[in-house]
Amino acid sequence: MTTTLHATDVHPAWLPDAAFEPVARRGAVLVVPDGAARAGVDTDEVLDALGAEIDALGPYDGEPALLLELSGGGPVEGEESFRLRRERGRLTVTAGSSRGLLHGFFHVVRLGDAAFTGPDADESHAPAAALRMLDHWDNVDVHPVMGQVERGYAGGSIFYADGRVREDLSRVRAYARLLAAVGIDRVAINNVNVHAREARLLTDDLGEVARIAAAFRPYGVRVHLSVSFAAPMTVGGLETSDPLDEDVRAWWRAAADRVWEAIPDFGGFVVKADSEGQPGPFAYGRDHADGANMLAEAVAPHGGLVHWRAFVYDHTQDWRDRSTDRARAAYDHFAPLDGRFAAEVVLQVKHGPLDFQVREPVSPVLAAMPATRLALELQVTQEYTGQQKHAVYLGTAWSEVLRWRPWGDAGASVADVVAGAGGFAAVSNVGDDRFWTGHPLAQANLYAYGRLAWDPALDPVDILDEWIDLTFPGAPDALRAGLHLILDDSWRTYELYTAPLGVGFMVRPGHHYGPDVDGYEYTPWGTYHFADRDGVGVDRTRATGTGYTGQYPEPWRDVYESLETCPDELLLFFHHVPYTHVLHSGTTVIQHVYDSRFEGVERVERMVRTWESVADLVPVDVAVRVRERLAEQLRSATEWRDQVSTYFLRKSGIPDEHGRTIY
Ligand code: GCW
Repeated sequence: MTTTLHATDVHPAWLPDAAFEPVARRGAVLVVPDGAARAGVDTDEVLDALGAEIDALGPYDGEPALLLELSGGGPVEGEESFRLRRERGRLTVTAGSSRGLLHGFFHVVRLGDAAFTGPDADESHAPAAALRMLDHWDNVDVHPVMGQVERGYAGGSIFYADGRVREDLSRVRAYARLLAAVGIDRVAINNVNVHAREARLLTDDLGEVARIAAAFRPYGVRVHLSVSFAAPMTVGGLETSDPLDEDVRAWWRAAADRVWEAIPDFGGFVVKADSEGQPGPFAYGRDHADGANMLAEAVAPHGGLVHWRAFVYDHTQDWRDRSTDRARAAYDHFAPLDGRFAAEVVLQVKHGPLDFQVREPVSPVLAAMPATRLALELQVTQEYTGQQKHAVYLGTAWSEVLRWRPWGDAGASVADVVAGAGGFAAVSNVGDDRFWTGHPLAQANLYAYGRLAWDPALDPVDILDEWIDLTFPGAPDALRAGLHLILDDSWRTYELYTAPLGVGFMVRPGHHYGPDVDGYEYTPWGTYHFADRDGVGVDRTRATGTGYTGQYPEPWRDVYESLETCPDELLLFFHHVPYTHVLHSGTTVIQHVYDSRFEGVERVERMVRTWESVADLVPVDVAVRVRERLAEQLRSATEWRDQVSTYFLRKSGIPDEHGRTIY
């Protein structure tokens, strides 16, 4: 279904020409620091003045409605902030930097006509968090098992082809523009699993990386590289990678000096260490603060960052050993290190304790490290949520994570925890597919990620409205309603037909698409459901289980510990219960398994019907691609329903009250 050819005719996503029309029609003027206005904003002039490319904004007829004002210092602080004033339908965007001005400009584009028609106003805007990054798990070469983009479902890499950085980076520029329009400010351009070829990006290929950085630069997006902890040995020829070894430290310092010499605004390094076979400090008896701080020392003189991932666990676990709990791992490894990380280190923490499952509790690490700079890691690429064959809008799921309050209602939210100097990182869902994301509706996830990283308080359904307005300018009400019907609750729909009640996985090993209830049950990966003839679920209580509930502060450590208070949707994540256990919803676990699988498929059938009723309101290529994907979603959801239901009928011997489940 996806093509490995570089798409030449690329879909404009949320920046079609028509999205600029409300601004272009009224005209815009750029005001540069010396006060001289530049009329009729012309692409080249804006490039010169802002270091940024903005589409030509239409003829200047002397009465522009938008003034873009670059002020030296100006009324608002912060490199990315901007001020927006509206006086009698005339807008002034003021910022102290070209990045701030770009954010302000795209803010106006997003609002469209409404930007000009509202009452007089004077507002200041700034991102909630400094770091709003996308990670690409792209390989330079095509990996024999993982392909070119690990967990990529939208074709090949936009950065690399034929074993090298692409000659033509126009696609990267277009991507940078899309990212700027939603406020993304950093991109890591290679896989966190760093293979031999990719390790050379840090050395021989620096000139090529500099070309990629140049494509992003006009849009205020900085480039980062994933590096291997073993690089001093594999590319440096040293005999050790011990973080406390002086030669190793000197090697990293020299490596960093070279990178920043080639790319003065380089962002920093991303590191996956001691995780799923990647090298790390444990081999030398050192801990992750030792490892991260060594890199911090190398990047510090350049103002760089080290994104160090907390995704550390034992992937060679014995399934017979029920006391080892993968969910505990990140906290056990990292919480004791709070306060020891250097200021340049950003600890990048997956939103849940396992691995981007459709439903997980929020990682307790986020509440355990007040003295550490934290970034929340999300997965825009739909590894476990339908691989961009299923329409699953993740804005709703992320918003739940961001609004969750680890210390109870009166305490801070996850969004508060990562605000300020910390921030967000997410695995991109983009490839060289003509629609960028395989499934055209998966563009909404990339859009929503950027918007939530800028402002975590946004309502995810409102974000969909913005995305619809921009992507389908002038969308008739029927199309808007149809897209909402399909997407608003699609995350919960996916949850309904896949693994039940937070138990997770049940996917086919390796590629992770489609059901295989016992696929991971007897493997070393630590992702079990423990279904037997009497019950299912993982006992993670302090009383009788792995003790994981104890990693949460009050009140959640007790809420999750108790069967009475544990939320239904996470029941099997925290407890092993009999099939006859009655949920808060009033139904038994086994009947819930049946009912929700059937409801999930019915909802997908409705999605298909809804699409058919609106498909002729969108361009035919979009209509066809979405139709094709929805057909596969329905096939796959049915397979999930039948395998999961029959599996539990056979295990439990308890029939479906409605007689739908086949033995
Ligand atoms: O979920 C797992 C994925 C791996 C990925 C890993 C990680 C890049 O299956 O493909 O490796 O997470 O986050 O490092």
